[in-house]
Amino acid sequence: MTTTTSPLRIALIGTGFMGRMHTQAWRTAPHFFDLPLAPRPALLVGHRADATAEAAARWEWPEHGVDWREAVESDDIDAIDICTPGDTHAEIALAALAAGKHVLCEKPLANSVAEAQEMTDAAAAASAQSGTVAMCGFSYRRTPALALARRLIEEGRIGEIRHVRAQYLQDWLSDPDSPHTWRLDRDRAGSGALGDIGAHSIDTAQWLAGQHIEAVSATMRTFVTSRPRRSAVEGLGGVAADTSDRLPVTVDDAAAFTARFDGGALGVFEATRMATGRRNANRVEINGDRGAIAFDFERMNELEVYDAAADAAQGFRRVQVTEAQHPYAGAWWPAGHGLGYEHLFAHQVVDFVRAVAGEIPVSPSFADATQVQRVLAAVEQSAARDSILTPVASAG
Ligand code: SOE
Repeated sequence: MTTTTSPLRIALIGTGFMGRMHTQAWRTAPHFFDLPLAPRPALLVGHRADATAEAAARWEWPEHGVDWREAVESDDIDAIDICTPGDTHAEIALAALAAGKHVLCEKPLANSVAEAQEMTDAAAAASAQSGTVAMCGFSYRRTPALALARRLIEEGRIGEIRHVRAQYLQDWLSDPDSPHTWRLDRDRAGSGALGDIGAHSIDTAQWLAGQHIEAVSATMRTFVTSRPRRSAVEGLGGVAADTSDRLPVTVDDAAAFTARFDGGALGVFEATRMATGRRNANRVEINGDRGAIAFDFERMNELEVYDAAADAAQGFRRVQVTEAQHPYAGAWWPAGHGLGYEHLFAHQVVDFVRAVAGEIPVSPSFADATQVQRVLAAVEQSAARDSILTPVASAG
């Protein structure tokens, strides 16, 4: 018996790291998951014609261009996948929603709460009018181990949550001569480590705990205030041919804050791209009155679980989250063979397509991402008023 699955024609905007990652996801997901719609990568849009043509050829996008408006206005496109710097998210998403397209938008959703709220309102209106879906790409929600953690927490396995401890540690900016990128420009990125990776921690923490952050006390630092102009892109940073030609850094290198959750939990957060030796240590630990979970993305196939009643004599147990019954895992390899970073994006595509087909709720919605944006704004506001930090009395 043959069944016909309707296509979901995708235009992807952005040819950087995330553009490459999302391309991979659109192609891989249908190979491993039974989807209600068939994703069809249709149009790749970049901002430089030569680089976009090259990317489209290598990544096998049938059409390419340099004007995202063509994608939004095209009758041959159903969904817009936004992988551009933050300063363009709102404009593209608003136009796409107005044109009745589904939208998947990279994180953080926007560069300000006002923009994020406008996007959320537009998403609600478009959903009511034409059933469109708008999702934000907080990809770590799709880590099998974190999805399992959420399942355990929802089942009440760790009891009432007291502590949420989240750190996102990278080191790709620890060298002061590591080049400037758009991520170091406040006008383009909104903020630095805070919005780029701290936003993931905030989203993960609120999603896992099932509570919202209602108050914060923060401090932020920019350790390196200028960086050499980039001459080539390589990895997350790049290469600078001339280290004396420098551009100003207008965002934070690191942010740290404590938080009070509306369900009573106490949170401690840290985000930095200068933690030497830590490449992508996205960590979270949550302690409840009956148990705890702990996770570190550098060991992404494992979840540490502690059940106060059963594990008192041994402490945390390490669960290999690669069994068929674990979230997402059954679609891939035999148990124990493990997944990597790119699988999160394949899972994101799966959940996006299922949400478009009405099979599951949109998660995270633009409204969820706007709540994250409010926390980012509160952290910046708190850090700007450094006076709220109480000085420690000097010994003399
Ligand atoms: C750079 O810090 C970055 O690519 C982030 O932008 C991503 O969201 C994170 O998943 C990996 O690191």
